[in-house]
Amino acid sequence: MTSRSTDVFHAAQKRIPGGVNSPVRAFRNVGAEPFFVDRAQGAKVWDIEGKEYIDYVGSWGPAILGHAPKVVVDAVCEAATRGLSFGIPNPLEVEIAELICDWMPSIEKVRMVNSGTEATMSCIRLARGFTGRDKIIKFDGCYHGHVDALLVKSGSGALTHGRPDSAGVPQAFVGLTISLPFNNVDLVRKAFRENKNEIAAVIIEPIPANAGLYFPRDDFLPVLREECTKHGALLIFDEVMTGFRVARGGAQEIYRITPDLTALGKIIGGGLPVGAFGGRAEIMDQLSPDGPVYQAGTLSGNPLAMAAGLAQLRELERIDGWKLLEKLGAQFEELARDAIAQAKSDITFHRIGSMLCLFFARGPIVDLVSAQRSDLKMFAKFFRGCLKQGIYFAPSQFETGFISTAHTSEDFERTGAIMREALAEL
Ligand code: KE4
Repeated sequence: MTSRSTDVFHAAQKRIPGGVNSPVRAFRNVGAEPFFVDRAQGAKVWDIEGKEYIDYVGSWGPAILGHAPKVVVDAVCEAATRGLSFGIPNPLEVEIAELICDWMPSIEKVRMVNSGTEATMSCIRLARGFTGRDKIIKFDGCYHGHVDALLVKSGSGALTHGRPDSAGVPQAFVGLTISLPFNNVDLVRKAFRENKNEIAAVIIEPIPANAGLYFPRDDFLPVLREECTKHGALLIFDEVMTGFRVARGGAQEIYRITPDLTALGKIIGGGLPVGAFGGRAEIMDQLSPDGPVYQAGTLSGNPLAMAAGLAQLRELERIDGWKLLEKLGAQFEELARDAIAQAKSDITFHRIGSMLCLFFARGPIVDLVSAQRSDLKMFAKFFRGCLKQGIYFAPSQFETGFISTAHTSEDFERTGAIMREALAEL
């Protein structure tokens, strides 16, 4: 007897490529079919058969307060009564711009867009327009959305499905993209030496979370900052995932590095489609209508998305969400490490704040190459074992898990017990 999700998935596959609107949702590499969600609330989601899951994906980052927090839902409902989309400037756009600039002082001006991809794509065009240069440096395993120029050795779904370089991207587009190993300062310096005055920007996830989760060595980000300044290139922090999650000011606050541009997304939309990019005013003022770099969007600054993002960010601040997320993350880590200690297989656990990852490999894991040592079959079996008992981790070794302020110690107790069982069965 097939489940309702199976039936719906078969129907989906007839009309939607792969049956999904984003590849990472396909469960293709964890040997399962995706469940279809009926509703979500707090730390839980329920599938269309009514099965409950404790959710450690959180819509891939936006659900930092848990799903459908009342304060966000109320804000969206109230905004909806005044109109769904204007295409006319509205005060909410100014409020969220002021908040972003206040929380991330490297951002003097910011423009709203509708996805993280749009944010990083716009940063690249703006950096090229501002510097008059064409080449971009990125890092192996970092994922910056499905921007043609950045689908080079990229992470997330591209890596998950074994195509870090996508078909359909002309060589001319990627010929200007230099992808280097993360955490290798010598190769960064060498690239700048060999491409004198040709590099427009370096774009990086300051805390890579799309090849699993790993961290910059102490000297890495400072060297990027130093080299960009020395060579007149822009440093772009892709904080679509880390922005307003790992700290109120994002990774740039933690590592005390001032990027020239920052890409944002996920959390700032409160669950609605939002991205943003911002930085020094002299750079941002190159954007149309003031400057020659064109960038636009029908739904940019959409009132519902602005209302949702403002409500979510303000609530995060009101409850000092970052302190709570660190406390919850530490609680989870203790239970996870207990479970892992019982396991026969090599597992490396990484966490920063509310972001976490279990690599099925021995450490240290410091870059894509070390992350790819992971035993993907082992991960898939662990994932299925947890899912069966109502624990939903990201369906790929090359993703990151998220804890929200809605998770409870009871959730963690249950998760720890199920992780222990799933690991014992490997
Ligand atoms: P979107 O275009 O998906 O909103 O954002 C792209 C993006 C940019 N930068 C970083 C650091 C990101 O993590 C993302 C998107 N993250 C993935 C999850 N790893 C989105 C999930 C999906 O593709 O469905």
